[in-house]
Amino acid sequence: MQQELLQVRAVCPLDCPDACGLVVTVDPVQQKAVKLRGDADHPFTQGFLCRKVNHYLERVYHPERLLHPLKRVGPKGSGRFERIAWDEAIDTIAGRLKQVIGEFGPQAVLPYSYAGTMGKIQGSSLDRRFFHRLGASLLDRTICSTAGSVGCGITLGVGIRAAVEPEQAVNCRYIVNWASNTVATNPHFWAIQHEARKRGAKIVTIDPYRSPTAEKSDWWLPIRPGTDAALALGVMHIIFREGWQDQDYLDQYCLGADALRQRAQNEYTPETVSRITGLSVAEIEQFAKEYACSRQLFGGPALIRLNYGLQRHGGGGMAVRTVVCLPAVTGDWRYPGAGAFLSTSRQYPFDVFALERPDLIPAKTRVVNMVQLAEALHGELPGPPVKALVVYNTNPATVCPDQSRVVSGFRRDDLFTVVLEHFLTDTAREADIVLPATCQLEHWDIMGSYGHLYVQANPPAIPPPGEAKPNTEIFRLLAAAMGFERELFEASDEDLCRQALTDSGGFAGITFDQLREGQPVRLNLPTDWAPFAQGNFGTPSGKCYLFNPNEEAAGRDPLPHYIPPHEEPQTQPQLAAKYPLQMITPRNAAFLNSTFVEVDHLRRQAAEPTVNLHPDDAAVRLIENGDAVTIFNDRGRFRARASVGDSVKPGVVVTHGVWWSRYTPDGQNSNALTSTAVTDFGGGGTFFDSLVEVTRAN
Ligand SMILES: Nc1nc2c(c(=O)[nH]1)N[C@H]1C(S)=C(S)[C@@H](COP(=O)(O)OP(=O)(O)OC[C@H]3O[C@@H](n4cnc5c(=O)[nH]c(N)nc54)[C@H](O)[C@@H]3O)O[C@H]1N2
Ligand SMILES: Nc1nc2c(c(=O)[nH]1)N[C@H]1C(S)=C(S)[C@@H](COP(=O)(O)OP(=O)(O)OC[C@H]3O[C@@H](n4cnc5c(=O)[nH]c(N)nc54)[C@H](O)[C@@H]3O)O[C@H]1N2
Ligand SMILES: [Mo]
Repeated sequence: MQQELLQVRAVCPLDCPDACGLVVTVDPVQQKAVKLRGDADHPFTQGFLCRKVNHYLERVYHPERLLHPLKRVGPKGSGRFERIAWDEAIDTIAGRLKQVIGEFGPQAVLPYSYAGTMGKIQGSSLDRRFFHRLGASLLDRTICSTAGSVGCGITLGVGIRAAVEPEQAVNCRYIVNWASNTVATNPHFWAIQHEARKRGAKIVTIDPYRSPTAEKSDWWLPIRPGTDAALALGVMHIIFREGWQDQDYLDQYCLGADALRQRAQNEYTPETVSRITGLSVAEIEQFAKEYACSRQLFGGPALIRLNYGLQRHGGGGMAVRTVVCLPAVTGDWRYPGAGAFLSTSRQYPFDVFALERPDLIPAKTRVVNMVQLAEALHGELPGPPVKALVVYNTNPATVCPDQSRVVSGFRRDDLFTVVLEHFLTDTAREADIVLPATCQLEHWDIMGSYGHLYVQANPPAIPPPGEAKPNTEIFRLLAAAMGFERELFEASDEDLCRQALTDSGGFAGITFDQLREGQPVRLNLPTDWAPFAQGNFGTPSGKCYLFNPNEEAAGRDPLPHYIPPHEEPQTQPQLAAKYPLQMITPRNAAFLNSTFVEVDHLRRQAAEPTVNLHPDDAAVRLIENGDAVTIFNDRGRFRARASVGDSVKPGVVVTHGVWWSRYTPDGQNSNALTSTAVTDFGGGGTFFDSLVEVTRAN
């Protein structure tokens, strides 16, 4: 007799704003997922999936999936491992951790994790409790979004991010993708932009590279990398000059409009801004006019979708602080769906205290910035040396800046490395012990989003393969082996999901029982949500800080301004004489950071590492389209295939990330050239801020 197939709801766990609703078809006899599709009932993601997650089952059932604990038997990095039992793995780890703590103190242990899963439970619950209880060094998780969140907070109030309800953006008539490759990195929001365009909207993209989004936009503004704050100030100059500002909004809801106006008028003339940004005066004038007058010219308000590209430069925090001043100047915050949109993540009041138990952190624990893993592993940071590293939900040997030094750090004989993974990634190959972790279909979790306003639970659809275990369970076992209080770790994953929900803000009235079966539930926010329509910013006075008195008190410039990248020709002519090209390393549409590089046909779609060069830059280097080239600077080198064309400005090269070393021509990717220098605010990564040179490979 044939049993009926089951349909189980799930949520895509990947680090992407869309957090898609999924439906998994499960054969209950084989206990196997036979199909995975988008959930047509999810109001935001509406049943369609990106080209990566359409193949998620190939990842789940991949022949190279890790099924058992492993211990290293060859030299570090050789990739030679032997299967061991869970007991041996846990005892070995607990033994080594105790030894390190005895000799060097608990801060010689460094946890290292990021957003391989965005789930609150498998991403930041018992793992944090474990390391807090142990007294390990704290990790500052800066690799992606901190420059923008701190920058945004300077204008909107600490902890506040520019947010709109994305579905409402269909009512906007001017949509600016500002450093956002929305088509590839936020495809469901592109669908909304597309709908807005059908209703009359104009779509503009500001990007040094003619990305797929720029390609599909009505207008591409090819800005020079890292100069976005200057453009925003130039736009303000023109708005104030022409009197296009919303003076009533400025008077009622903002602090420092006059000071900002003077700054823009005196220091950011269109000519100055043209020299900095590489855009023409005519382009800047036209953009300012269309943006500020969108209601008159196009029949509706304007929205800036600012994403991550502008944050990955030395001045990235200030760039975001500056751009999010624009909707206050124009008054676009008055309209639902309009204004500026960075992230909705702060609308989810998860009970971080209950999940992570920060009260367990001992006083004076040192903090390590994750971008500076190279320094941490080479003993160059204050505090005890790092002697044990526990990595989960991230692949630092691939994604961290200054890759060669990260890898040489991993190879230290006196370092003990544990990696919890699905695959033998570049990082897992450097480990002493590798532990097999479960995927999203095999464990409980609860998911927010940074691109919409729904919360969802993710019940397990299938049992774990082999001996894989959820991160939470692995930390329960480690806690027991370390002799930690049982009551700190006894909550089940389902209990943790309950603990994650508060009954406040966006979660008010939402219970876990409502979420258990995986239905998406909209946060408890008004239907025409427009958070700053009447001010209500997160500052003490509720006003938008065009002028920020706290910055002044801290001895910094209280007004928005342009901070040049660390490495660029205008301010670093000597470095640029040696390395004249600005390299940016945006996302590869076939991968999710370094996830999916292991899926053969997605890797085949991405083909091989490439570098886009302008024909003028190629010609002087005698490089032709399709040539094998070497890209290099003082930090390192990597090989790629040249793609010569006008998709980039002269002086800029683009290479898409993030390739596993194992699949590159010379075992290095673009992070061999990126630096561990951090952003002006938030200590963020500066992945798009490197001067390089390119030559034909021999
Ligand atoms: N398919 C896919 N989707 C993803 C990811 C992925 O790897 N693949 N990664 C996810 C993650 S972790 C993140 S953080 C987001 C990132 O999402 P996005 O920010 O949209 O992605 P990026 O490709 O990093 O950068 C966006 C654009 O910024 C441009 N850019 C670079 N420097 C500058 C600059 O100085 N000024 C301006 N105006 N533009 C600039 C780049 O050329 C690029 O086209 O995407 C998420 N979604
Ligand atoms: N050159 C360059 N480098 C970059 C960037 C760039 O633009 N250019 N972007 C940066 C950005 S924005 C980001 S966010 C980082 C992202 O970098 P990472 O956070 O390292 O993201 P991924 O490369 O996707 O690796 C996540 C890993 O987590 C694992 N994983 C997923 N779920 C689980 C789980 O439940 N348990 C366990 N144990 N493991 C799991 C996956 O198998 C995968 O190997 O990369 C940064 N690096
Ligand atoms: Mo990211």
